[in-house]
Amino acid sequence: MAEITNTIKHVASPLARQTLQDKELTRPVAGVRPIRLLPWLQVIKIGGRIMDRGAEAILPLVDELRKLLPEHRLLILTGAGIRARHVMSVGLDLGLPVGSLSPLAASEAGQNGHILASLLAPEGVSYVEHETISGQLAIHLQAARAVVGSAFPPYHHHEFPNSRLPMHRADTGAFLLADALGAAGLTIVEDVDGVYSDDPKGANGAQAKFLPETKATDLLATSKPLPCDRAMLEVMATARHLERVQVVNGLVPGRITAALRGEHVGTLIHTGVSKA
Ligand code: GWN
Ligand code: ATP
Repeated sequence: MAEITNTIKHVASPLARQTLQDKELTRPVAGVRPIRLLPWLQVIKIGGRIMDRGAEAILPLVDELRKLLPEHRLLILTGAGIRARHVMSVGLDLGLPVGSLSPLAASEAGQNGHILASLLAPEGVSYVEHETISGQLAIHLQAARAVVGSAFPPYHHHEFPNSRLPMHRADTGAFLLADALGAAGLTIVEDVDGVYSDDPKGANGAQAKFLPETKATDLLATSKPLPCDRAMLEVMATARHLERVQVVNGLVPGRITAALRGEHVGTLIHTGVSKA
């Protein structure tokens, strides 16, 4: 009778045999801070509301971004703005689910990116697709000082169904990317000086107080309107690298430049990441 020899090769792997659901078991392997992939990268998110203002706001912004190129390597991400609001209201009127609205709004963020990239093309700046940001960002940033992409995350039908409006919008997408890449910083560019205690353009605008510095958890606790996605503030609690982001006014020339040099010129929002 032939002898049966067990020739199965066992690969030693600490995650091989246990559930991935038990944090106590996975922590020794998965609990360490990941490396920073692009530690020299500055990410700038340009609000859709800036783009909606057209030449008056966009041309000075392009001028400032152009001047930043010798000093910084940039991933410029654009938000959606007014066209996305319109298409979402048409979609809602028709009863479309949130997973259908998400890509409709996202494509408007992409359009704004294409506009910005066209204006920066003489500097070698191009719009790059989501797939390129996922897989070939480093090589594109070797070829150019900056690239432009859509800030909207591509959730599509994976969008969470707990709201009729997509909850993961441009600020969330920009923060997820910047933190995942281990970027040097994220600057969020708005059409206001930063975050206030209430909407400075709203009915109670006169009472709104400017917040030079705040925490994501404090902003989440307020029921007042905010200039950034609540989902971004939630993600900040479990961020891996970015200790803070700065919200600055893109209608005031020089603010983005100052923010990238580490100056405090808007609202600093602190995440859950500590230096240690
Ligand atoms: O189309 O402007 O990327 O970078 O979320 O998906 O709705 O797509 O559904 O690489 O994959 O409209 O076509 O569009 O903005 O997102 O892109 O020009 O599959 O380069 O094809 O993840 O750009 O686009 O809108 O970002 O945010 O072809 Mo656009 Mo957006 Mo282009 Mo992208 Mo969506 Mo792709 Mo995508 Mo769709
Ligand atoms: P997108 O996310 O599509 O890029 P955006 O960031 O340019 O858009 P909004 O999301 O509308 O634009 O945020 C900016 C607006 O938020 C400001 O114009 C301001 O009027 C409003 N806002 C509401 N609440 C506040 C607040 N607490 N502090 C500052 N601005 C606020």
